[in-house]
Amino acid sequence: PTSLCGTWDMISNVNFDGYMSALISTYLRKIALRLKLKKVIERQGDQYIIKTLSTFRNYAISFKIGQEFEEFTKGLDNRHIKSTVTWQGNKQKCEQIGEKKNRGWAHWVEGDKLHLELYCDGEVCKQV
Ligand code: RET
Repeated sequence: PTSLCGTWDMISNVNFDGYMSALISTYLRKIALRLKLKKVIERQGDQYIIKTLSTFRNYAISFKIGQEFEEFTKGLDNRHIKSTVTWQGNKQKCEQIGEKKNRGWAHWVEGDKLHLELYCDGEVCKQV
């Protein structure tokens, strides 16, 4: 698949509030909703590092494809989950197992844009 690696600036963010409502308090949602997020995706060998950056808070994960890892969503909803990232066609998909049902994300490149779908508990957020 096309490389996801690079630095990506957010140009659209649909239903981020709906997604967040499945996870966090309205107070934090109000702040988070105003942020222009930046994604930095790096690959070092078989290790991926994905950083979500903003003026308010940053969030980073690193993982190997197909290898379950312990994720602590620090500064987000502060939950411990078990996450696994796999390739499904041109999509990099993450399944996040924990207290919240049907939680995960998928990202892929289309043209010159990075698409990210975040889902939790029936809510879907679409970021480009
Ligand atoms: C911020 C600000 C504080 C509140 C919330 C946040 C949400 C972060 C999210 C990150 C998702 C990262 C993914 C990485 C892999 O592609 C911006 C830290 C709620 C939802 C999916």
